[in-house]
Amino acid sequence: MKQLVRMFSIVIVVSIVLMYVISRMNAAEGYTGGNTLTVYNWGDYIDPELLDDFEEQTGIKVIYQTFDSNEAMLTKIAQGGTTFDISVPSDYAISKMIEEDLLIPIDHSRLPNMQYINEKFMDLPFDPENQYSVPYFWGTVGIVYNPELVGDHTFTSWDELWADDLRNQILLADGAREVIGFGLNSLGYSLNDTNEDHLQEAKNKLNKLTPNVKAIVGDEIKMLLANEEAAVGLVWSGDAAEIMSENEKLDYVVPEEGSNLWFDNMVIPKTAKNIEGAYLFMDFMLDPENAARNADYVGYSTPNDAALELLDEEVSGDTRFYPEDELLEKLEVYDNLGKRMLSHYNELFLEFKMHRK
Ligand code: SPD
Repeated sequence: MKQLVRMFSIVIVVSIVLMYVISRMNAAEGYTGGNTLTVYNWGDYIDPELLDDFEEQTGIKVIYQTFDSNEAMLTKIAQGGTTFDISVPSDYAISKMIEEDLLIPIDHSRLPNMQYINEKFMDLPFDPENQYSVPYFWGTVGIVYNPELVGDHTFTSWDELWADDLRNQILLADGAREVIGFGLNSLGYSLNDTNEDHLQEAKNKLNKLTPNVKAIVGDEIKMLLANEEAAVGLVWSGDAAEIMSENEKLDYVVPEEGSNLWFDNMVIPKTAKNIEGAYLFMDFMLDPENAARNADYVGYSTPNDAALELLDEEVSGDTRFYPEDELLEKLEVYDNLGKRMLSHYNELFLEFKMHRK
Protein backbone atom coordinates (compact mmCIF):
# COMPACT_ATOMS: atom_id res chain seq x y z
CA MET A 1 0.00 0.00 0.00
CA LYS A 2 2.86 2.35 1.04
CA GLN A 3 4.56 1.73 -2.31
CA LEU A 4 1.35 2.55 -4.17
CA VAL A 5 1.02 5.91 -2.33
CA ARG A 6 4.69 6.69 -3.12
CA MET A 7 4.23 5.94 -6.81
CA PHE A 8 1.04 7.98 -6.91
CA SER A 9 2.86 10.97 -5.31
CA ILE A 10 5.69 10.70 -7.84
CA VAL A 11 3.21 10.71 -10.73
CA ILE A 12 1.49 13.82 -9.30
CA VAL A 13 4.79 15.71 -8.80
CA VAL A 14 6.06 14.79 -12.31
CA SER A 15 2.73 15.94 -13.84
CA ILE A 16 2.88 19.29 -12.02
CA VAL A 17 6.48 19.87 -13.17
CA LEU A 18 5.56 18.93 -16.74
CA MET A 19 2.53 21.25 -16.78
CA TYR A 20 4.72 24.09 -15.51
CA VAL A 21 7.42 23.48 -18.16
CA ILE A 22 4.81 23.33 -20.97
CA SER A 23 3.15 26.54 -19.80
CA ARG A 24 6.55 28.34 -19.75
CA MET A 25 7.32 27.06 -23.27
CA ASN A 26 3.96 28.32 -24.51
CA ALA A 27 4.56 31.72 -22.94
CA ALA A 28 7.86 32.01 -24.81
CA GLU A 29 6.05 31.36 -28.11
CA GLY A 30 3.47 34.03 -27.39
CA TYR A 31 0.77 31.84 -25.84
CA THR A 32 -2.18 33.89 -24.59
CA GLY A 33 -4.78 32.50 -22.31
CA GLY A 34 -7.67 34.34 -20.68
CA ASN A 35 -5.49 36.38 -18.39
CA THR A 36 -2.56 37.20 -20.62
CA LEU A 37 -2.15 39.50 -23.58
CA THR A 38 0.60 39.16 -26.17
CA VAL A 39 1.72 42.44 -27.67
CA TYR A 40 4.02 42.47 -30.73
CA ASN A 41 5.45 45.96 -31.21
CA TRP A 42 8.46 47.76 -32.68
CA GLY A 43 11.52 47.86 -30.40
CA ASP A 44 11.80 50.91 -28.11
CA TYR A 45 8.22 51.88 -28.84
CA ILE A 46 6.45 51.96 -25.45
CA ASP A 47 7.02 53.28 -21.96
CA PRO A 48 7.51 50.01 -20.02
CA GLU A 49 5.85 51.52 -16.94
CA LEU A 50 2.61 51.71 -18.91
CA LEU A 51 2.72 47.94 -19.28
CA ASP A 52 3.03 47.59 -15.49
CA ASP A 53 0.12 49.98 -14.98
CA PHE A 54 -2.02 48.10 -17.50
CA GLU A 55 -1.30 44.81 -15.72
CA GLU A 56 -2.15 46.36 -12.37
CA GLN A 57 -5.39 47.96 -13.60
CA THR A 58 -6.72 44.95 -15.48
CA GLY A 59 -5.09 41.93 -13.87
CA ILE A 60 -3.99 40.89 -17.39
CA LYS A 61 -0.37 39.84 -17.73
CA VAL A 62 1.36 41.30 -20.79
CA ILE A 63 3.74 39.15 -22.80
CA TYR A 64 5.71 41.66 -24.85
CA GLN A 65 7.69 40.86 -28.01
CA THR A 66 9.37 43.22 -30.47
CA PHE A 67 10.23 43.44 -34.18
CA ASP A 68 12.49 45.80 -36.11
CA SER A 69 10.78 46.00 -39.50
CA ASN A 70 7.33 45.67 -41.02
CA GLU A 71 8.67 42.89 -43.20
CA ALA A 72 9.86 40.80 -40.22
CA MET A 73 6.53 41.35 -38.44
CA LEU A 74 4.49 40.46 -41.53
CA THR A 75 6.42 37.26 -42.19
CA LYS A 76 6.06 36.10 -38.60
CA ILE A 77 2.31 36.76 -38.40
CA ALA A 78 1.57 35.39 -41.89
CA GLN A 79 3.47 32.14 -41.35
CA GLY A 80 1.26 31.29 -38.34
CA GLY A 81 2.18 29.52 -35.13
CA THR A 82 1.95 32.76 -33.11
CA THR A 83 -0.83 34.06 -30.87
CA PHE A 84 -0.32 37.82 -30.95
CA ASP A 85 -3.27 39.83 -29.64
CA ILE A 86 -1.96 43.25 -30.70
CA SER A 87 0.55 44.43 -33.26
CA VAL A 88 1.59 47.87 -34.56
CA PRO A 89 2.26 47.80 -38.32
CA SER A 90 2.78 50.88 -40.51
CA ASP A 91 0.43 52.17 -43.23
CA TYR A 92 1.42 50.00 -46.26
CA ALA A 93 1.86 46.94 -44.03
CA ILE A 94 -1.67 47.45 -42.63
CA SER A 95 -3.02 47.54 -46.16
CA LYS A 96 -1.11 44.35 -46.96
CA MET A 97 -2.42 42.61 -43.82
CA ILE A 98 -6.00 43.60 -44.71
CA GLU A 99 -5.47 42.26 -48.23
CA GLU A 100 -4.10 38.98 -46.84
CA ASP A 101 -7.01 38.67 -44.41
CA LEU A 102 -4.75 38.71 -41.36
CA LEU A 103 -6.71 41.22 -39.25
CA ILE A 104 -9.90 41.32 -37.18
CA PRO A 105 -12.25 44.28 -37.88
CA ILE A 106 -12.31 46.82 -35.05
CA ASP A 107 -15.54 47.50 -33.14
CA HIS A 108 -15.22 51.25 -32.47
CA SER A 109 -17.91 51.16 -29.78
CA ARG A 110 -15.42 49.29 -27.58
CA LEU A 111 -12.90 52.13 -27.79
CA PRO A 112 -14.39 55.20 -26.08
CA ASN A 113 -10.97 56.92 -26.03
CA MET A 114 -10.82 56.85 -29.83
CA GLN A 115 -12.68 60.21 -29.64
CA TYR A 116 -9.35 61.91 -28.78
CA ILE A 117 -7.70 61.03 -32.09
CA ASN A 118 -7.39 64.01 -34.43
CA GLU A 119 -9.52 63.33 -37.48
CA LYS A 120 -6.64 63.92 -39.86
CA PHE A 121 -5.19 60.60 -38.64
CA MET A 122 -8.45 58.74 -39.27
CA ASP A 123 -9.88 57.27 -42.45
CA LEU A 124 -6.56 57.23 -44.33
CA PRO A 125 -6.29 55.40 -47.65
CA PHE A 126 -4.41 52.40 -46.22
CA ASP A 127 -7.40 51.64 -43.94
CA PRO A 128 -10.61 53.46 -44.97
CA GLU A 129 -12.86 54.23 -41.98
CA ASN A 130 -10.27 52.64 -39.68
CA GLN A 131 -12.01 49.35 -40.05
CA TYR A 132 -8.90 47.47 -38.90
CA SER A 133 -6.53 49.86 -37.17
CA VAL A 134 -6.23 52.45 -34.44
CA PRO A 135 -3.67 55.31 -34.59
CA TYR A 136 -0.63 54.93 -32.29
CA PHE A 137 2.23 57.20 -33.49
CA TRP A 138 3.10 59.00 -36.72
CA GLY A 139 6.08 60.82 -38.16
CA THR A 140 8.44 61.53 -41.01
CA VAL A 141 11.76 60.23 -42.34
CA GLY A 142 14.62 62.70 -42.36
CA ILE A 143 18.20 63.48 -41.48
CA VAL A 144 19.55 64.04 -38.00
CA TYR A 145 22.95 65.71 -38.00
CA ASN A 146 25.58 67.22 -35.76
CA PRO A 147 26.24 70.79 -37.01
CA GLU A 148 29.69 70.75 -35.39
CA LEU A 149 30.82 67.80 -37.50
CA VAL A 150 29.39 68.52 -40.94
CA GLY A 151 30.83 71.87 -42.06
CA ASP A 152 28.24 73.96 -43.89
CA HIS A 153 25.81 71.14 -44.65
CA THR A 154 22.23 71.70 -43.52
CA PHE A 155 20.73 68.78 -45.51
CA THR A 156 17.89 70.69 -47.08
CA SER A 157 18.64 68.43 -50.06
CA TRP A 158 19.15 64.64 -50.01
CA ASP A 159 22.06 65.20 -52.42
CA GLU A 160 24.18 66.66 -49.62
CA LEU A 161 24.56 63.14 -48.24
CA TRP A 162 26.83 62.34 -51.19
CA ALA A 163 29.33 65.13 -50.32
CA ASP A 164 33.01 64.07 -50.30
CA ASP A 165 33.61 65.52 -46.84
CA LEU A 166 31.14 63.07 -45.22
CA ARG A 167 33.28 59.98 -45.73
CA ASN A 168 32.33 57.27 -43.22
CA GLN A 169 30.06 59.71 -41.37
CA ILE A 170 26.56 58.45 -42.17
CA LEU A 171 24.42 55.88 -40.36
CA LEU A 172 21.34 54.55 -42.13
CA ALA A 173 18.23 53.08 -40.50
CA ASP A 174 17.88 49.46 -41.57
CA GLY A 175 14.72 49.82 -43.68
CA ALA A 176 14.31 48.83 -47.33
CA ARG A 177 11.57 51.36 -48.06
CA GLU A 178 13.39 54.14 -46.22
CA VAL A 179 16.72 53.66 -48.04
CA ILE A 180 15.40 52.92 -51.54
CA GLY A 181 12.85 55.70 -50.89
CA PHE A 182 15.40 58.45 -50.27
CA GLY A 183 17.44 57.18 -53.24
CA LEU A 184 14.33 57.70 -55.41
CA ASN A 185 13.45 61.06 -53.78
CA SER A 186 17.00 62.33 -54.36
CA LEU A 187 16.43 61.77 -58.10
CA GLY A 188 13.07 63.55 -58.03
CA TYR A 189 11.09 60.28 -58.23
CA SER A 190 8.25 59.15 -55.99
CA LEU A 191 9.16 56.84 -53.13
CA ASN A 192 6.41 54.59 -54.45
CA ASP A 193 7.98 54.41 -57.91
CA THR A 194 7.79 51.01 -59.58
CA ASN A 195 9.51 51.90 -62.86
CA GLU A 196 12.45 49.46 -63.18
CA ASP A 197 14.77 52.02 -64.82
CA HIS A 198 14.11 54.48 -61.98
CA LEU A 199 14.68 51.81 -59.36
CA GLN A 200 18.00 50.76 -60.93
CA GLU A 201 19.02 54.41 -61.19
CA ALA A 202 18.24 54.86 -57.48
CA LYS A 203 20.24 51.75 -56.54
CA ASN A 204 23.23 52.84 -58.62
CA LYS A 205 23.11 56.26 -56.98
CA LEU A 206 22.89 54.65 -53.53
CA ASN A 207 25.91 52.47 -54.38
CA LYS A 208 27.88 55.68 -54.88
CA LEU A 209 26.97 56.69 -51.32
CA THR A 210 28.85 53.66 -49.96
CA PRO A 211 32.08 55.47 -48.98
CA ASN A 212 30.07 57.82 -46.76
CA VAL A 213 28.04 55.07 -45.06
CA LYS A 214 29.56 53.98 -41.77
CA ALA A 215 26.84 51.42 -40.97
CA ILE A 216 23.26 50.34 -41.51
CA VAL A 217 21.79 49.79 -38.06
CA GLY A 218 18.66 49.20 -35.98
CA ASP A 219 17.62 50.94 -32.78
CA GLU A 220 21.28 51.38 -31.75
CA ILE A 221 21.39 54.23 -34.28
CA LYS A 222 20.09 56.48 -31.49
CA MET A 223 22.90 55.72 -29.09
CA LEU A 224 25.57 55.96 -31.82
CA LEU A 225 24.40 59.39 -33.02
CA ALA A 226 23.84 60.78 -29.53
CA ASN A 227 27.39 59.66 -28.61
CA GLU A 228 28.74 61.36 -31.75
CA GLU A 229 30.06 58.10 -33.24
CA ALA A 230 28.83 59.46 -36.58
CA ALA A 231 27.81 62.92 -37.78
CA VAL A 232 24.68 62.14 -39.81
CA GLY A 233 21.81 59.66 -39.66
CA LEU A 234 18.84 58.71 -41.80
CA VAL A 235 16.16 58.22 -39.16
CA TRP A 236 12.47 58.23 -38.27
CA SER A 237 11.48 61.55 -36.72
CA GLY A 238 10.73 60.12 -33.27
CA ASP A 239 14.18 58.58 -33.07
CA ALA A 240 15.61 62.00 -33.98
CA ALA A 241 13.61 63.57 -31.14
CA GLU A 242 14.99 61.03 -28.69
CA ILE A 243 18.57 61.46 -29.96
CA MET A 244 18.24 65.24 -29.67
CA SER A 245 16.98 64.97 -26.11
CA GLU A 246 20.22 63.10 -25.32
CA ASN A 247 22.49 65.46 -27.28
CA GLU A 248 21.16 68.96 -27.76
CA LYS A 249 23.74 69.89 -30.40
CA LEU A 250 21.96 67.78 -33.01
CA ASP A 251 19.26 68.94 -35.41
CA TYR A 252 16.64 67.22 -37.62
CA VAL A 253 15.54 68.16 -41.11
CA VAL A 254 13.27 66.73 -43.82
CA PRO A 255 14.92 67.43 -47.20
CA GLU A 256 13.01 69.63 -49.61
CA GLU A 257 12.75 67.15 -52.50
CA GLY A 258 10.26 65.22 -50.36
CA SER A 259 10.23 62.28 -48.00
CA ASN A 260 7.99 59.82 -46.24
CA LEU A 261 5.07 60.55 -43.95
CA TRP A 262 4.21 57.39 -42.03
CA PHE A 263 1.59 56.15 -39.59
CA ASP A 264 1.90 53.24 -37.15
CA ASN A 265 -1.47 51.89 -35.96
CA MET A 266 -2.54 49.23 -33.48
CA VAL A 267 -4.27 46.17 -34.98
CA ILE A 268 -5.73 42.89 -33.72
CA PRO A 269 -4.29 40.04 -35.80
CA LYS A 270 -6.46 37.01 -36.48
CA THR A 271 -3.97 35.11 -34.31
CA ALA A 272 -5.49 36.84 -31.24
CA LYS A 273 -6.63 34.71 -28.33
CA ASN A 274 -7.64 37.53 -25.98
CA ILE A 275 -9.77 39.94 -28.00
CA GLU A 276 -11.38 41.49 -24.93
CA GLY A 277 -7.87 42.16 -23.53
CA ALA A 278 -6.80 43.62 -26.88
CA TYR A 279 -9.62 46.20 -26.75
CA LEU A 280 -8.77 47.04 -23.14
CA PHE A 281 -5.13 47.54 -24.13
CA MET A 282 -5.93 49.73 -27.14
CA ASP A 283 -8.30 51.91 -25.14
CA PHE A 284 -5.71 52.15 -22.34
CA MET A 285 -3.11 53.38 -24.85
CA LEU A 286 -5.64 55.88 -26.26
CA ASP A 287 -6.30 57.37 -22.83
CA PRO A 288 -4.92 60.94 -23.07
CA GLU A 289 -2.68 60.69 -19.98
CA ASN A 290 -1.26 57.35 -21.04
CA ALA A 291 -0.78 58.47 -24.64
CA ALA A 292 1.03 61.62 -23.41
CA ARG A 293 3.29 59.58 -21.10
CA ASN A 294 4.05 57.22 -23.96
CA ALA A 295 4.87 60.07 -26.38
CA ASP A 296 7.04 61.71 -23.74
CA TYR A 297 8.95 58.48 -23.18
CA VAL A 298 9.52 57.30 -26.76
CA GLY A 299 9.82 60.73 -28.40
CA TYR A 300 7.41 59.98 -31.26
CA SER A 301 4.51 62.22 -32.35
CA THR A 302 1.08 61.42 -30.97
CA PRO A 303 -2.10 61.57 -33.08
CA ASN A 304 -4.09 62.07 -29.85
CA ASP A 305 -5.24 65.71 -29.48
CA ALA A 306 -6.00 65.47 -25.77
CA ALA A 307 -2.57 63.90 -25.13
CA LEU A 308 -0.90 66.63 -27.17
CA GLU A 309 -2.36 69.23 -24.84
CA LEU A 310 -0.72 67.50 -21.91
CA LEU A 311 2.75 67.60 -23.47
CA ASP A 312 5.22 70.44 -22.83
CA GLU A 313 4.69 73.23 -25.34
CA GLU A 314 8.36 72.88 -26.21
CA VAL A 315 7.51 69.41 -27.54
CA SER A 316 4.04 69.93 -29.06
CA GLY A 317 5.09 73.23 -30.67
CA ASP A 318 8.25 71.80 -32.26
CA THR A 319 7.52 71.92 -35.99
CA ARG A 320 10.34 69.49 -36.70
CA PHE A 321 8.22 66.77 -35.08
CA TYR A 322 4.74 68.24 -35.46
CA PRO A 323 5.20 69.81 -38.93
CA GLU A 324 2.74 72.27 -40.39
CA ASP A 325 0.26 71.00 -42.98
CA GLU A 326 2.22 72.81 -45.70
CA LEU A 327 5.19 70.45 -45.24
CA LEU A 328 2.99 67.40 -44.70
CA GLU A 329 1.34 67.97 -48.06
CA LYS A 330 4.72 67.63 -49.77
CA LEU A 331 5.36 64.22 -48.21
CA GLU A 332 4.27 60.81 -49.44
CA VAL A 333 2.83 57.86 -47.57
CA TYR A 334 4.16 54.46 -48.67
CA ASP A 335 1.73 52.60 -50.90
CA ASN A 336 1.20 48.89 -50.60
CA LEU A 337 3.10 48.07 -53.79
CA GLY A 338 2.03 44.43 -53.77
CA LYS A 339 3.94 41.31 -52.84
CA ARG A 340 6.23 41.17 -55.89
CA MET A 341 7.24 44.83 -55.86
CA LEU A 342 7.80 44.86 -52.09
CA SER A 343 10.10 41.83 -52.49
CA HIS A 344 11.87 43.66 -55.29
CA TYR A 345 12.49 46.68 -53.00
CA ASN A 346 13.91 44.26 -50.42
CA GLU A 347 16.18 42.66 -53.04
CA LEU A 348 17.47 46.05 -54.18
CA PHE A 349 18.16 47.01 -50.58
CA LEU A 350 20.03 43.74 -50.04
CA GLU A 351 22.10 44.34 -53.19
CA PHE A 352 22.97 47.80 -51.86
CA LYS A 353 23.99 46.26 -48.52
CA MET A 354 26.14 43.65 -50.34
CA HIS A 355 27.77 46.38 -52.40
CA ARG A 356 29.16 47.80 -49.15
CA LYS A 357 30.98 44.58 -48.23
N1 SPD B 1 11.91 52.28 -32.56
C1 SPD B 1 10.57 52.47 -33.03
C2 SPD B 1 10.52 52.56 -34.51
C3 SPD B 1 9.14 52.77 -35.03
C4 SPD B 1 9.20 53.22 -36.40
N2 SPD B 1 8.06 53.11 -37.13
C5 SPD B 1 8.17 53.80 -38.33
C6 SPD B 1 7.81 52.99 -39.49
C7 SPD B 1 7.78 53.77 -40.73
N3 SPD B 1 7.50 52.96 -41.87
